[in-house]
Amino acid sequence: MKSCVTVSLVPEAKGGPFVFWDDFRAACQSAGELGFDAVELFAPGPEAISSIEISECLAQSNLSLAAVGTGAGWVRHRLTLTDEDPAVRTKAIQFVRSMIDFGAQFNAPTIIGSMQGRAATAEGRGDCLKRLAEALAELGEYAARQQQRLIYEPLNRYETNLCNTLANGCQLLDEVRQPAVCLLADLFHMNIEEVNLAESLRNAGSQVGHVHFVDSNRRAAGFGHLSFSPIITTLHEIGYEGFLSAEALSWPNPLAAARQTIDMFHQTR
Ligand code: LER
Ligand code: MN
Repeated sequence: MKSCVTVSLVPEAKGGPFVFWDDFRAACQSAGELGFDAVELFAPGPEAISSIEISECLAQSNLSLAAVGTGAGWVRHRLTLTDEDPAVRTKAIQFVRSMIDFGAQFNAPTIIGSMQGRAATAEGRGDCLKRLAEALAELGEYAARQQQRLIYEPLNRYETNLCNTLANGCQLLDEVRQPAVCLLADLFHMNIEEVNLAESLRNAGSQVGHVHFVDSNRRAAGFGHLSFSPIITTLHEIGYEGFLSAEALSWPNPLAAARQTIDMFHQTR
């Protein structure tokens, strides 16, 4: 498994679970000095930072780009892939496509988290899930054409009523039927929703394509009460070789959260 730390350049997401903020160059320097393998980028859009600058910063610190997030499509533009208005859905698809193009330049997959939206009523959930499956199939095919994956993230019940568990996510992927689409196991959401984190990871098996490595309280791994050893053991058992990406609060400060993460990474992997 490989280590990774998040960087947010989205002002609207302030206070959210990202370790480094605002300055991609400085974040890459710190991540490189601490020995991370990669960074995960949460950007306002594909034009937020030039491709040349990203390549330079990554190369200087010997990092790869693990993934790009699309949450700005929601927090900044209020777009979701399941909005009842087809015009909004079209804009949401366009935004995600532009992020897939952006990530593909650095061989990085794209994450769909909060852009999945939520059903306005319990009765509307079925239709909403259908719209989500259609969008993931279309975007997954788009990503596959660029030899990239699309990562779908189940979220806890306070953020969506569509898929809250990895098992829900696996069911959705059965509908999507596009091998380029995989699941993101975010340990913070899983701590709220899963009965047993290790068992859920085992059941999801090869569908797990990315991990948000974080503790129960959304602080860096080891700053909460999750037991990491059964989680890491299970990830080895299912043959997971991807990133453990710290999508955690910058508590008590970015550098301390990053240092805690990399220490925990070395202790547990
Ligand atoms: C949101 O809670 C989250 O976990 C992010 O990865 C999705 O944008
Ligand atoms: Mn997450």
